[in-house]
Amino acid sequence: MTYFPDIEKIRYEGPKTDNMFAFRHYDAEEVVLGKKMKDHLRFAIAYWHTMTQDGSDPFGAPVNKRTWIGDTEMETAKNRVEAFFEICEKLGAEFFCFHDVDVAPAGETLEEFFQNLDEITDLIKEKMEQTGIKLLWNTANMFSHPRFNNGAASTNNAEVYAYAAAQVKKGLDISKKLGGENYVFWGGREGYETLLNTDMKFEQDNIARLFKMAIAYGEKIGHKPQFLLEPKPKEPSKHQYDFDAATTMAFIQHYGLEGDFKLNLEANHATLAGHTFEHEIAVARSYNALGSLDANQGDMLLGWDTDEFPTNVFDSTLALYEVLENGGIAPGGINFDSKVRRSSFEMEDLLLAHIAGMDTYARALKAAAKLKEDRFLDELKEKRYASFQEGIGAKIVADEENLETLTDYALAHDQIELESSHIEYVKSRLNDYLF
Ligand code: XUL
Ligand code: CO
Repeated sequence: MTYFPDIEKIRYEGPKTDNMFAFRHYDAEEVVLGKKMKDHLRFAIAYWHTMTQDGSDPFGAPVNKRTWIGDTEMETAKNRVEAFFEICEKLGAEFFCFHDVDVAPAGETLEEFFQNLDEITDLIKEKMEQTGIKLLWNTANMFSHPRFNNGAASTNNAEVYAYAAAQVKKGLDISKKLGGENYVFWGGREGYETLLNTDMKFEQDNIARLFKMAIAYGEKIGHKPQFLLEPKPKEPSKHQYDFDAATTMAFIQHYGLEGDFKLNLEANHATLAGHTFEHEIAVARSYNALGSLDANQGDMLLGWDTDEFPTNVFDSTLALYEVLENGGIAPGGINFDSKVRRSSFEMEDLLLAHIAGMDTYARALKAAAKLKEDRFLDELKEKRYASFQEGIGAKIVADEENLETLTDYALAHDQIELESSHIEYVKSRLNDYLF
């Protein structure tokens, strides 16, 4: 059975090809800085955007043509597994990510949901064994169902809390069954609408409690994936507790979760928080907490999470430069948390959109590698901080100075000359690495 009968496995054909269904920049086997491109990038396909998104929006009906819709929900779920692995294989993506509700029908009861999950994840496991495709991460969707109206781990209703805990337990059982390398928590409804009825401290204590239960359960079943928190400032909650990388790190440190939790950073979440993607990655890196990336981009003219496929080489280069500085992204990867636009409603658009994203990240990787090889930014920074390499600067960073000794120094050296950054020249040189 094939869902894409007219499309062969996507191959690298180079920038001059006019074959739409070919990579023009992503050559999985090409070695960049001593490592194959596929091992630098560790691309993952997101089940939700690829398999369940129907193209509807608040003003319009579903538009996406999808040939896997069956007569029952369970039949559709099974067809989706088949089609999904065909997409991953055709793209040569070695990893995938999913929420529990993406793969299996919710059923009438929690027990039925779990049974559906068991049946579908058996199929997924078979497909993983046949294809060698691996689970980058799974997660529990604790935000779509009406029961999560007031949050999951941050809820005011203890029964909802228990329900969320059951989903996390099942998520970890599935992670063990499928050999998941990471496990993600995105707190879609872990935030508040108004402080008038919210006990912020109580809610955050309860969120941390759930995370500690997850750590304990992982230890108990002998499967501890890298746990990841995914920051986002708003949407759907007006204020989400995991606002951005720095806020989430404060949470991780406050509750003593450093050894078990890192960050899954998403480009469009960064821009919603008023940051660049590279800023968020640099923050995580400075805490040794860079876990994984959700690749997409927002529309700078809109204030919401558009989850577009990444096509901006400039932004992606600066993000991947931070990844190279980090020494790589494994055991994390680059997950396309991206959806086709409403006007791209054909089945083949699913492949074309991923090809665009993968080619963009391939170009970005090559540019970032060249920046690193030339030590362009390294030299710039070395020169900029040179005054801390010798004399009084070296003594400051060696912790040999204090306010009194520095006052003596300043009194004797108060005619200070600064150097221009020539930043416009630097930015223009940066363009040379991209084009
Ligand atoms: C939502 C988002 C999620 C998480 C997983 O903005 O990014 O899809 O990645 O729950
Ligand atoms: Co995401």
